[in-house]
Amino acid sequence: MSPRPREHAVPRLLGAPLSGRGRHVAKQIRGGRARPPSQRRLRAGRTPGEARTPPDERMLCVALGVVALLGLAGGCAAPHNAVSRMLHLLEGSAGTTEPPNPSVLLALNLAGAGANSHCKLLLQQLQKTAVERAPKDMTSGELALYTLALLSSCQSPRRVRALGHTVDVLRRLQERTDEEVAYLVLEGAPRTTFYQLSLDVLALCLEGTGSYEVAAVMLAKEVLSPGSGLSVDTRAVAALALTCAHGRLAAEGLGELRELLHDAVARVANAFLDQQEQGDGIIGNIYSTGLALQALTATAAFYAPREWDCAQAFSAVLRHHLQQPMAVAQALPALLGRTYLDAAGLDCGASRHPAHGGTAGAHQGRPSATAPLAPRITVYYSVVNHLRGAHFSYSTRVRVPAGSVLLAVLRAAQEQDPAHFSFQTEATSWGAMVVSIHGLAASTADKTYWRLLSGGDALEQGVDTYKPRDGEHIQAVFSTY
Ligand code: B12
Repeated sequence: MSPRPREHAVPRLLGAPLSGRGRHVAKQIRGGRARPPSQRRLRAGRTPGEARTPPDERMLCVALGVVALLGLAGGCAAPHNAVSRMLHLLEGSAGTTEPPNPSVLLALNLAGAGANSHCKLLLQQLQKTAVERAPKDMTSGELALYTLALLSSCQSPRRVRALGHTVDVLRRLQERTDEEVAYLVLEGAPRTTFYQLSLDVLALCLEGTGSYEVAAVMLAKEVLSPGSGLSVDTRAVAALALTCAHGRLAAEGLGELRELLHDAVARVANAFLDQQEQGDGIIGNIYSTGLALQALTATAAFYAPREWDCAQAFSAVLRHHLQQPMAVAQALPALLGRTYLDAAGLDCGASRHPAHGGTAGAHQGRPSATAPLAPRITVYYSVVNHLRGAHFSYSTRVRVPAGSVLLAVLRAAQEQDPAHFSFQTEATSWGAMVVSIHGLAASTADKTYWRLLSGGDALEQGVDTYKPRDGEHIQAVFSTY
């Protein structure tokens, strides 16, 4: 691929409206460019096959690494026992989930705990899945998360080998990102979501050879747009991505573009500081706070001279004793003073966290869907579609053991009345997602999903973790996003 004259292409986009430039922009975003020497330096020391630290030295590195890690978060340190519990939880989930979870490997590597057998197994599973799915049906965000996980394992995303085949995950990511941008230009929204587009920019920027500037500009504009309804989670990943892009462009004299990116990152970071103050340490909800803390960790220069009360945020997160591997995987890096921006600069030959000494952690499984000896509670359950095709609205009442997760309610309703309450779930990084009810399936092309509510408020968890109370009314409403 030949280098692209980006000094001309990118600034021209700054004043351009988001729509109406479809083919023109799509054309501009095609093609990669050579990575400048400054960026190559940034990534030194992570080439696969390089000399590894000998085992004896590694033990020393372990101790030093942990001291460094625990002291990194601007004077805030997460207690060792809390970090150790989280690491054990992640290790317990590594290699045991289907599909394998790149965010778990990324978090373990960022915590310096990526050398154990669980991580090696998880890496192999990810490589196998990449070979099978990257050429076919992976979304841009999935490819981006795989890229980050591979980079954090000091593996090149350009040559992923498994099952006797090799795939170029980075090339696929570039293609999918280009599709996202072209779609955004034409339709006003990415093909998937702004969350995935943020991951795309982050991964391409960190890897350093891809073409992500147009996507970064569009992301920054969306962040700054007054009507933008981006969630905390999405703005957090966008801030990380734009911080990376801002840093990369520093050496290249693209002043106007840097200003736009700076404004977008500063907007997100300042809003997070305000939200944290108002939310007693929580930014959005407990599950978005981990990513928001990563963003605040990475963006101090953008909210200076304001200061971040990281102690308040840390204790808010730690109070919740997060149990889901995905929630832990997003929060743990920040508690160790690290962020996804560090994924490409890790020294895979060096320190490994001693909290577990390479042994398996206690696996904290999901709460079981049934608890036979517990007293029973009554839960009211409705399924509603006033959106597509033949509208319907059915309600029922089921009895389940107290302490059951919502999935048990859905199963009981299906068992009682399969004609109205049949449903299907899909395994995802956050657990079981309800993808179809009463034969009506969610669709990414249509941007529809089954929204879960309790008494009219959206649930903050999914069916395999949320535990309804006695007398609660749960609704599943077919909705758009
Ligand atoms: C985008 C998004 C959605 C989109 C996904 C659409 C799409 N095709 O991309 C939609 C709007 C459908 C969605 C729905 C829900 N979401 Co959501 N979602 C996200 C978000 C912002 C990004 C996920 C993502 O794209 N990751 C990147 C891709 C590449 O990785 P992935 O593994 O392929 O991602 C898939 C899963 O994350 C899955 N998914 C998305 N949300 C949820 C929620 C649950 C409970 C499950 C099991 C799976 C799941 O869809 C993604 C795309 O296929 C995350 C934020 C975060 N911090 O992770 C919240 C997040 C995962 N969602 C959350 C919630 C609560 C929900 C809902 C339960 C909300 C509701 N009340 O209905 C529903 C799921 C209901 C159901 N049917 O089971 C919570 C989960 C918290 C928890 N402890 O479980 C998060 C963390 C947001 C938050 N901070 O509260 N979500």
